[in-house]
Amino acid sequence: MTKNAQLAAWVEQSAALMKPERIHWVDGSEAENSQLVEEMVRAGTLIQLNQTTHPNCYLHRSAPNDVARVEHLTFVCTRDQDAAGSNNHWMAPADAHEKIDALYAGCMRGRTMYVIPYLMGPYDSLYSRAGVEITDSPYVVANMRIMARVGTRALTHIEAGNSFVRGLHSVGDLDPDRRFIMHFPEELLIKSVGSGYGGNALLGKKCHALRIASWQARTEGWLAEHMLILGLEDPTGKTTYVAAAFPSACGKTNLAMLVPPAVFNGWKVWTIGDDIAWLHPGPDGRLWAINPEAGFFGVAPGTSSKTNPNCMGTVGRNTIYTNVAVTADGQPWWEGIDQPQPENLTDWQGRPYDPANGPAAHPNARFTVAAAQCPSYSDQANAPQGVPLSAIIFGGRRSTVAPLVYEALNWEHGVFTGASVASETTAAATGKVGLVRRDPMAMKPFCGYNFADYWAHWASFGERSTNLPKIFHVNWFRKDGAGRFMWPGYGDNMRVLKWIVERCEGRADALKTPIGSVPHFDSLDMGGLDLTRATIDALLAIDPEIWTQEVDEIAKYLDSFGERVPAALMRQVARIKSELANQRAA
Ligand code: GTP
Ligand code: SPV
Ligand code: MN
Repeated sequence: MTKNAQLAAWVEQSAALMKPERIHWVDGSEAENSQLVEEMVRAGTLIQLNQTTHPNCYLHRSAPNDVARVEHLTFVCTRDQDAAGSNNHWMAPADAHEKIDALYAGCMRGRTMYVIPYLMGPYDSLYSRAGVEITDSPYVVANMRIMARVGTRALTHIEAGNSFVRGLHSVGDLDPDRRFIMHFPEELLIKSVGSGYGGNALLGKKCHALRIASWQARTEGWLAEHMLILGLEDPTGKTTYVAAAFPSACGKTNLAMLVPPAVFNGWKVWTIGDDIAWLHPGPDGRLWAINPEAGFFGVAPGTSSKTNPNCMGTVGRNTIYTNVAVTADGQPWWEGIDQPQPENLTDWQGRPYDPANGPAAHPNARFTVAAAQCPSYSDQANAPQGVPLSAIIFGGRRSTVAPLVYEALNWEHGVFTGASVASETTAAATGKVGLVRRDPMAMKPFCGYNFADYWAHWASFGERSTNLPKIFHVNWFRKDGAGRFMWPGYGDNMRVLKWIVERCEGRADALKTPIGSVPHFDSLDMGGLDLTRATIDALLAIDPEIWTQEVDEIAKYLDSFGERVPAALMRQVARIKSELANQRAA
């Protein structure tokens, strides 16, 4: 129970609608978690994994039709439709409430309603925000306990009079026809029904920390972004902080935990966050970043001790796995893991593995684990003021067009660069995989308001400060004619990070082009890497013909947002087009 009257009334009102058998206020304790896990194992919701090799690790198999975010069922419900923008699905608030409340009626009969008070952001940070999620899923409770700071301390924060976001969630009947993820930013309210999966159900994450928070950030003068945060320590001990926005399943977790190649003696990457960053302008005019989350909900397939040793060092204990395969002796397994595919594998749906059924682990199989377990976890990760950013990196998954790295010419061009991000779709959301779509700032599925207003908000920082981070764009995913990745990626991305740090320090060389500055061949540290000059040239090339087409497409996309698009972006379109035309004429 609570002494906060608003919270008490909302819980009571929700219970009257959903009719649970009992209400459980989550305190976040170890004992509470053990009991929940025990109940879930008994119910078959969790499967205990091999406790010798993977202590305190469990497997959850979600419903086969509930394995990813559902963007077509995700709505932003604002009074004014234009406030949500064409980047969001919109429903009038009254209609949305009516529709979803009908699905909530009596949905918790015979079940427990859990009330989860949580804090997004470090304890004692002025930037942290509270929420309360009501759910009928013990799996959600166990995951939220890892991903956010849940329980008594968060409740105390709310009872001290701090505002909180309300999130109502029920798995309902898991029928995709009765599944909705609805956001009411004007009411600081989220309503989700019909899914138990990740971003649809762990409401502190994408629903609160991005969609609702981005709305709040706009009115309050900060930014809520789909970004990892890392610290890059050089051999002298100096650490440079960087945030990077890549679309879902495009490399944030991997970059955040990067282990530099052996030749980068003395360099070290420190992990602060792997998915979400809240950026606030500091008194020094710099942007300071906190990670509102406390855990990682990361993609399992492709993770190995070669690609991401820090991650493998994180997920061996106290981890909830979702939709991975399992070996005969109860160990988690996925495509790309170190161990070759064993005999007698059980696939993510609990069937004996048969290649005819597709991969053994679902391509969007995930692990949930506390960030503090990561060997590269930064000692600044809980700093109340956050870390000061020197660089912001945008990127996408593009087999063509986008070079390995380029640097925006200034803040305004950087905002254009972020707005122009395109990426091939991945298994993190339902729908076709591999289609190129515009994903500005990697926020297409997560921006809680009109993209045009969002870009204007980004652009406005340029008028407020001269001490902003430099902006870069990267692409780890260029492919050759045979469909192979041209860049080794993973730890070797350090080579690009190092150039970025040197650019921030005004050291490394670059060649200015209309779309940005690219490294000179000599200014990228390629020591110990066996790539031909021709491959590196191809990775860094900016083809004026292809980029003229690309800029036309970007302009068309920006134009589709109409009058509200900031003039700054159209200025960049005009500049780049004319410079490319000059280049082609030359
Ligand atoms: P979300 O959690 O969905 O937001 O994803 P993310 O952006 O954190 O992506 P993640 O780091 O989990 O990587 C997604 C997939 O891309 C995994 O299968 C990785 O193995 C793969 N990947 C990550 N970095 C690289 C890279 O540098 N090169 C290549 N080729 N693949 C990569
Ligand atoms: C993403 O899809 O960007 C994720 C996973 O990080 S989810 O929590 O499902 O949004
Ligand atoms: Mn993400």
